[in-house]
Amino acid sequence: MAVEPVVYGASERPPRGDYSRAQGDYTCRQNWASYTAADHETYQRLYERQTALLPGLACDAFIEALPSLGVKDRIPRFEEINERLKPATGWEIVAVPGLIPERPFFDLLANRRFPVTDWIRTPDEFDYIVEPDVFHDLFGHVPLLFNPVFADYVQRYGVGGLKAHDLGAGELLSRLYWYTIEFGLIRQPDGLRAYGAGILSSSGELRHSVTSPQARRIALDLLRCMRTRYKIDDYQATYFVIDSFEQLFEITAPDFTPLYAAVRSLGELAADVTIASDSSITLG
Ligand code: HBI
Ligand code: FE
Repeated sequence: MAVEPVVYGASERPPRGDYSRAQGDYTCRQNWASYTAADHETYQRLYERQTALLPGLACDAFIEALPSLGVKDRIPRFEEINERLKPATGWEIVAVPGLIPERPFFDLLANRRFPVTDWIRTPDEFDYIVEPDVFHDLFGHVPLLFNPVFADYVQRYGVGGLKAHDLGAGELLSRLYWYTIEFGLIRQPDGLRAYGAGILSSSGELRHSVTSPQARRIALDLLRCMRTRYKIDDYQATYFVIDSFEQLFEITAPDFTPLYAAVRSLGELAADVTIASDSSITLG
């Protein structure tokens, strides 16, 4: 099956992993027996290091849901997580060989099926990997799918993504994904915390995103977010901040079509600029 080039956000990256084993919807089977002892050890080391960093930096909802992943000392079997996840919010995780094209991705989300890459980084990629691997997807994304409001947001995001893709506005929706589901911050009564998977699964960006004076933090505004380009291989220059997952769910209620025209007329923004209408969030 010819694999169309995967465009992840603004850049195109060679797919990693063997896509010939994927079905038409790009899902494949998690071949759990194929993981090596080194693979399981990498997962265990990543899990241990990341959980030690969470207090005071990760949002309460994530810390509360994390144990739902189950085993910590080896790569979990996806069907074991699904036994808990399905009853909790109707979601299931499905194995994929890596990044998949935009439309099938949106289609999976719209059907409460979260694509989880089934391979894990090599030990020499321990500190950083550009593509999402099973640790990024499981540790970063799956715990909050146990949170009913967040889970509903991700599903509605998928539905919006399908519409956007068909209107040629997939890139704008990928910015909303990037600045919420991947790199979102949330304001708690006790301070700023991370809820984005790309931050929660990163040993360096977790502290940076919540504490660094260098980073720009602005209250999430849908139009502002969709205008803002992002970087895929460095810490974010701008983080968008929400006050609750209910707020996320609410912003996906209206039809986005008028927003796409507004983005086009107002023009795009680089990741590291501030504009007068920004509502800046200060630290502390
Ligand atoms: N594929 N497996 C996988 N995981 C992603 O997070 C992903 C993807 N394909 C496209 C994509 N994300 C982004 O372009 C979304 O913003 C659409
Ligand atoms: Fe991700």
